[in-house]
Amino acid sequence: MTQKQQSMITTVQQHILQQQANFPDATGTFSWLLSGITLAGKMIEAKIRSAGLTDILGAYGNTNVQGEQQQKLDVYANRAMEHCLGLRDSVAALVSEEDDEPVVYNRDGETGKYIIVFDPLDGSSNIDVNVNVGTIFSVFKRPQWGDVNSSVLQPGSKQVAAGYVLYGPSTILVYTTGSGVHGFTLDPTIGAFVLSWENMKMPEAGPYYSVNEAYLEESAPVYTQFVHDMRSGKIGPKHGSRYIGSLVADFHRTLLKGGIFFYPPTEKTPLGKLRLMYEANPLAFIAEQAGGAATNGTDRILDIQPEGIHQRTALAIGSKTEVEALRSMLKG
Ligand code: P6P
Repeated sequence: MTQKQQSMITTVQQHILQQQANFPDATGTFSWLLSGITLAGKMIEAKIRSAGLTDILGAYGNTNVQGEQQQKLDVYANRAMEHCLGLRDSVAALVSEEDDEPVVYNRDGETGKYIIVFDPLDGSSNIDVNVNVGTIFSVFKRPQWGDVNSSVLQPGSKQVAAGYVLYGPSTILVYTTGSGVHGFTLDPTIGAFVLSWENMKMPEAGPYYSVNEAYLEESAPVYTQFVHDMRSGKIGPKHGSRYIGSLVADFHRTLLKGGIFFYPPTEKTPLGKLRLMYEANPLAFIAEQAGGAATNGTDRILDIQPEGIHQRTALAIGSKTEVEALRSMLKG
């Protein structure tokens, strides 16, 4: 890469520092914190890239708190996130999809300012068939009062940052700190995430709907009507269907192309399948920052007060046109 080209790139670290400039009281601990996430993302990416060549594929032999078969890469990704973030003394606690309880660090309120909630490897059941998977993260400030455990269950509206790393044909990092949504592509030649999309905006209405149609009959009939209306062009354009079965990949396509992803309540998952704190909340923050919307069908996702760190929720997320149309159909 020529000197001129190199001078033109913006790495995620540079971008985070520029973002910090917008926050007068920012002390750089925030950018140091986010660099822990990008480092873990690069470690996980390297492991996934070589997964087919080493003994890292397949089941680990345990089940996690969700009752799901832990994949070896799930365990590796969780350890990478806990290692990289645990070393940041600005971290007060970590909440992971893979851990029953929060990991709490004995740091005072002045030092340990942040709580990070994450799904280390979402969609991991797709790894063995080489389908995109992702790491999703959400960052909260630790309130000054009370012990850390009592301050983990905050509504999504309190997030100070959120984002994901999508491991696919290229490795993408998308994040927001509340000042727009920004996307980066990992350049393996320099080992840095480089700015690819600044101030990403979700199209008003999109070409696709994304749902597991095999379970539609287990949901309220209104959802089948909603799909019919999108197919027939009654809600925005005539929609096609796309469903990867990896939330981060389905969401990233929706962010770029528009449309809607939804996982409604079903007989098997009456409270929804996806998790509020480390799947719905971070993606809802990004969706809204990009001009989209996210609901559980009735309420705004970011307004939901969590009662448990592994709480599940129904989710409909994407362009405003489709999300608002679904909400009004559900209201009746
Ligand atoms: P289903 C992956 O296991 C996951 O948690 C999300 O990444 C994905 O959107 C969803 O489950 C897929 O669920 O029931 O369609 O296989």
